[in-house]
Amino acid sequence: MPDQEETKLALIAAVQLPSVSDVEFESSLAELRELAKTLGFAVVETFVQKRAGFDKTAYLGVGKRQEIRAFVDGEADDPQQPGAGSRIDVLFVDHEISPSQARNLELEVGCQVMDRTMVILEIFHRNARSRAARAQVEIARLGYMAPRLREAAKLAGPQGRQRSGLGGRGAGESHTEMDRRKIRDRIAELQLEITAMDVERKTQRARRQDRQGLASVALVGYTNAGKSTLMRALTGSEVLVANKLFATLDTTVRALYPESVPRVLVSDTVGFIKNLPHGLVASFKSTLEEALDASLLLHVIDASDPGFERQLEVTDKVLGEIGAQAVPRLRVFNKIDHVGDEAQQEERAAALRAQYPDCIVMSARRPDEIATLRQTIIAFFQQDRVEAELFLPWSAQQLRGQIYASCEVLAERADGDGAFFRVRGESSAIDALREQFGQIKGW
Ligand SMILES: Nc1nc2c(ncn2[C@@H]2O[C@H](COP(=O)(O)OP(=O)(O)O)[C@@H](O)[C@H]2O)c(=O)[nH]1
Ligand SMILES: [Mg+2]
Repeated sequence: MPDQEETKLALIAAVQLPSVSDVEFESSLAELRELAKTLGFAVVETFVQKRAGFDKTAYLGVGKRQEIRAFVDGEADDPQQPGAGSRIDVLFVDHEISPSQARNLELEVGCQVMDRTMVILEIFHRNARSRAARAQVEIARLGYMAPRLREAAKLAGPQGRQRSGLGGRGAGESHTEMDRRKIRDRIAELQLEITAMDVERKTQRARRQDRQGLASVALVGYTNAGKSTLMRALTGSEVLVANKLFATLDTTVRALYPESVPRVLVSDTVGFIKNLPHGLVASFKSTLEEALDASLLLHVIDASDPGFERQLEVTDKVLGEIGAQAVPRLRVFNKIDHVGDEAQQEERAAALRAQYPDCIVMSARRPDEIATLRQTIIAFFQQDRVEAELFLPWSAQQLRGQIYASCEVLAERADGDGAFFRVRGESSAIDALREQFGQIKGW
């Protein structure tokens, strides 16, 4: 086994503006913590501050900056602190801040600073797999970088900003102007690529949905709803799925465990984000499109989040926008254990079941409810199954494994010519097997 990557340590800091309620503020912080975790950071401390506005020079007020500095220094020196001997790697701030604010803050607190937008961009960057999604994320990154380059040039002073007319540029044209033009050109180029890819993608998708006998589920929903937890609970193993069709995808595809018939693949998708900066909407949608490849969407909702109804609406709307209305969907209201006392939990569960027929209300912390979810998923894939008899001549016994992989074998008997299988499976899978056997020589 390869060495475990060392966990990086992080701090979170946020200003609470007067217009933001405590509940909203807390939920945004919880989300940022989750996003940080996604990037592989352990958040060791959170610093918050109420202010009428952000500090112009360094986002946080002087006192708060010093407090963080003291923590960062202490963390580095004090072996008793969590993460003994290691340093704080980064300070996450829960807003988008200007490059000069970030720079000043870095100098004062003594560690790297990343703002909310940068964190989200990094997550999208890691999740974007299709060419279209990668192009969209690059556009968003360039959009984020452009004003920062300008600012960086200003900070660098006149020498940094101004160059002579060498290099084919007009005399006196600044770095910034050149960089801006380059960025504009690159964005235009990427946009053309995306338009060209649109057509190609649609045909690929139609082909992919043809994959026979392949049952797949995608988990969608807001960050922090419990998607990854459910994924782990359902698949139960850390072993990656070495299925060729998915080999290029990533680490987030696993098979339902214990294995079921048919075998069901479960994948995690990029999470919805409560405060998604406007400039990142297109790249989010493009990255989410991966969910369209699934035969069933599990829409996971945090039933204990006061804003869950709004989140549910947004998810439905965005899924509609990316063309997911054709994919069957199961609503999973998770974290019911986190809703008040037992009576309140029951009341909430009853209300949800009344309002959303066919939904599942559960807690990822309760094994029996995980088992029910698992059964519901399997039942979904078994509903179209029919019984049939297949015959396989002795000359083609190498195809036996395929029968067992895509169907449930109820009985098997043999005669002089070959083996007969009584199977139950999806009619499309059975047809595919028959077609394949039909092509065997000497049939
Ligand atoms: N109380 C409670 N906490 C949960 C439940 N499911 C997940 N969590 C916690 O919620 C947080 C976010 O879960 P995670 O699976 O990472 O969410 P994701 O962002 O949707 O992947 C983690 O701290 C989980 O331990 C649940 O059913 N009940
Ligand atoms: Mg997750």
